Amino acid sequence: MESPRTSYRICPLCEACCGLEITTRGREVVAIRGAPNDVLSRGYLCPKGYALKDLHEDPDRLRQPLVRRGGTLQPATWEEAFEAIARGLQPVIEQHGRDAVALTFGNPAAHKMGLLLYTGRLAKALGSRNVFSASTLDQMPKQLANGWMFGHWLTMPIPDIARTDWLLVIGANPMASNGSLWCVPDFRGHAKALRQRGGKLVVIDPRRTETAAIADEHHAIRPGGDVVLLAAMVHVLFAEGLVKLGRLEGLLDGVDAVRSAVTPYTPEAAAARCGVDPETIRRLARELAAAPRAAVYGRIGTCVQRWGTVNSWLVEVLNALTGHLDEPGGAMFAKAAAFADNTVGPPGRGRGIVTGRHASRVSGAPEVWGELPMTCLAEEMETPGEGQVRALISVASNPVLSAPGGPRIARALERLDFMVSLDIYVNETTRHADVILPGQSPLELLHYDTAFPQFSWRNQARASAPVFEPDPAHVPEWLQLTTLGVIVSGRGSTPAQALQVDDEALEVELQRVTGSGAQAEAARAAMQAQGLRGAEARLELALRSGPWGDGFGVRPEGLTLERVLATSGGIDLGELQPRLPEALRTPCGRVELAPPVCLQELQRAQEELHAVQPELVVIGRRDVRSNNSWMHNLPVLAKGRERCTLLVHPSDAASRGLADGAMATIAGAGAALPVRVEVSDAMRPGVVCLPHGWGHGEPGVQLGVAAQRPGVNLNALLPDDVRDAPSGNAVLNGVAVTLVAMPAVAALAAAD
Ligand SMILES: Nc1nc2c(c(=O)[nH]1)N[C@H]1C(S)=C(S)[C@@H](COP(=O)(O)OP(=O)(O)OC[C@H]3O[C@@H](n4cnc5c(=O)[nH]c(N)nc54)[C@H](O)[C@@H]3O)O[C@H]1N2
Ligand SMILES: Nc1nc2c(c(=O)[nH]1)N[C@H]1C(S)=C(S)[C@@H](COP(=O)(O)OP(=O)(O)OC[C@H]3O[C@@H](n4cnc5c(=O)[nH]c(N)nc54)[C@H](O)[C@@H]3O)O[C@H]1N2
Ligand code: SF4
Ligand SMILES: [Mo]
Repeated sequence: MESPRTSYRICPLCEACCGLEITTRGREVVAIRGAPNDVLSRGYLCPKGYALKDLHEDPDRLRQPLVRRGGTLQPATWEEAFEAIARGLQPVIEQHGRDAVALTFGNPAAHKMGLLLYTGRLAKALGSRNVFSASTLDQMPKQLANGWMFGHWLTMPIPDIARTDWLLVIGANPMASNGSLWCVPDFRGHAKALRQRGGKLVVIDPRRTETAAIADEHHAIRPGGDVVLLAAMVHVLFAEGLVKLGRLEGLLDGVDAVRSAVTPYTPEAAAARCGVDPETIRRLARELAAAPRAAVYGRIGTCVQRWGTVNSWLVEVLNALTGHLDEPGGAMFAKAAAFADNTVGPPGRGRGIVTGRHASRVSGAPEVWGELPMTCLAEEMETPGEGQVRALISVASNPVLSAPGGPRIARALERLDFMVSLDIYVNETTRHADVILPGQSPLELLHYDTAFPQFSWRNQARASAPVFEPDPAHVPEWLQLTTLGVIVSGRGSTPAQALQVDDEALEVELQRVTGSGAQAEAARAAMQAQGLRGAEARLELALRSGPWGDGFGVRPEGLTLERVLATSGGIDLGELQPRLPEALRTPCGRVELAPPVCLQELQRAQEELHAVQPELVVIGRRDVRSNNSWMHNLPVLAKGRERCTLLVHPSDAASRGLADGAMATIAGAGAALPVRVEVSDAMRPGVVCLPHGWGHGEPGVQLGVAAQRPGVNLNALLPDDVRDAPSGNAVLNGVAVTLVAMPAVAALAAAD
């Protein structure tokens, strides 16, 4: 029997990026635990980390390409698959132009280096306007607001949780999600430490969430009331003379414009809409201003609503006006060791961001960061005319379950001329594909988080080597994307051709980064010696030329990929440091505290102060044992109690004659779904709560475990024609629904 081996692997399943210690014997995973010496996660892991074993072993996970033949998806060679893709995509481009091919990419694309570094390259090679991603179901409002304020899409402050003494969490549930745009493994431990040093945690959420349950205070906001609540808090700062700019005085443009924009938002005017009383609003603003070290953190609950951009902006306005922006214990900017645009180029000033370079064909929604809103995908496929989407490349994306109007998307996918999916399962979306190219198991890949160190609670650099050697015949995902790139640009159709194209592109990049002298030579030699190509070569380049890198010999003590890989727990780069004005890339070289669109939106949002509220609205929720739409096939997570249930406040249940555990019908956006009711006083009355990412019962889906308890698709209830206007982000919470008890006979059938 082989002896056990220990490997260290960063978990790629969520933004906490925990370091795992994995024990293997031969090709078998024997144990997974949190790596105690990991500089970021310090031994923490959640149940999903352990599920990497199930993911690696999942018999439903694809290991070979599938090609549709005679109506069914059948195993094929890589060569056959790429030939089929060329045959499918090239005629569409020749006959209908580049916009006729759409690209969607989903959440797991942010968690694999090969996918994140190469999806943008594919988009560029494709040259289609029809690029859609999970960003417009998620964080685009936050990126847009912060992009305007600080000059880059990923320059977003995070609470300096290790030192803060007063933390307001609005629209986030890090106890279940493990943090988002905030890389903070073991939120519970950090929150506990905060409270032990006398600090305070305040949560604003329509549900008394797992995070609210460990907080000092919870305020059950009425969904969508954030804009008036946040604006009223800013109002109080001005009205009571609490504005304190501190070190940033002279670096903040637009303070007076903010002052007049919040004038109508008195706490009294805001209270009815947000459901938080005026005295509490005042007190929260005063406490935030008075605390020496404090921060406000807003996340998806503040984004996925009509006022997402203005909410995200107001969160940072609160941090800035109370002297907490860029201060220890406040809202600070991490400094990532690689791939961060706010560490590249001249410090302190830049081009800023632009949007609206084109618009979607049917609804005229503006382009934002090269993308159109995911909620426009269905209409772009359905509506005839020039530029109609006739083919789709989906990359780690499952919009049938993750986007509003999912069933409509499914119908449109079925009518496409051609569809190719890079995915690991045949699921609700990929079952419509003509070709599926499988990704590798995370345990077979070198890993470095390209995005999340930009939001790390502590600066660090960590990388993990593959736990298992990959099958040499398996085309890695970065090369799959590059091969699609050469196919759509008519430069070839094989991975070998794509490899050559990538090598050439890499050489250009290498010269741009290192110049043409000794450093370029050193870079080439290093890559050759380590056999690095593609994504891995780009990582070496980014790390060594990054802010902590060795500059290919210029700073001999600096980081190299080899040095980072040689550690089992990564390299600690210390606590967060003030970064303003250096991190800015705005054209004016200052913080844009009052972006014009945000001011206009805030004016429009006054309609909220008097809007009639629906009787019942639905919001979503995340469960620690689930992850969006795709981890329901892993036995270790799927076991236990039913998770796709509807939380209903006792008063709403009583008025509808619903008992705990009863079946009911929830209806919205033209759909009606059977749901099991879970009566819960954690809900705000008038608000029900259903998780997203369920609904695995469709024919053709090959998810054996998930099919046993498929759940229902929340997104079937959500309309696809309402968005946050500036960012194009979908509205996923606070949507009006009806709920009625199910007749006994129907309930029996539905519960089976
Ligand atoms: N109502 C409602 N809807 C929501 C949300 C909500 O809160 N409420 N949240 C939204 C958010 S924040 C997001 S990010 C989206 C997420 O939604 P999506 O972006 O669609 O992402 P996932 O559901 O995580 O998974 C997408 C696909 O990736 C595949 N996949 C998994 N691992 C790999 C891999 O290693 N390689 C490849 N090639 N494919 C892989 C899975 O099989 C699945 O098909 O959902 C959004 N939808
Ligand atoms: N276990 C698990 N972890 C995950 C995921 C997962 O699916 N499962 N998904 C990952 C992804 S893709 C993302 S983007 C992150 C998201 O990470 P978080 O932002 O922490 O996500 P949620 O847990 O959905 O928290 C959003 C909270 O907003 C609340 N909310 C709803 N409507 C409103 C409102 O109108 N106002 C306010 N103030 N709050 C509201 C909800 O009740 C919920 O508690 O999580 C990531 N981590
Ligand atoms: S919190 Fe869980 S899923 Fe997220 S990175 Fe850590 S172990 Fe993985
Ligand atoms: Mo997300």
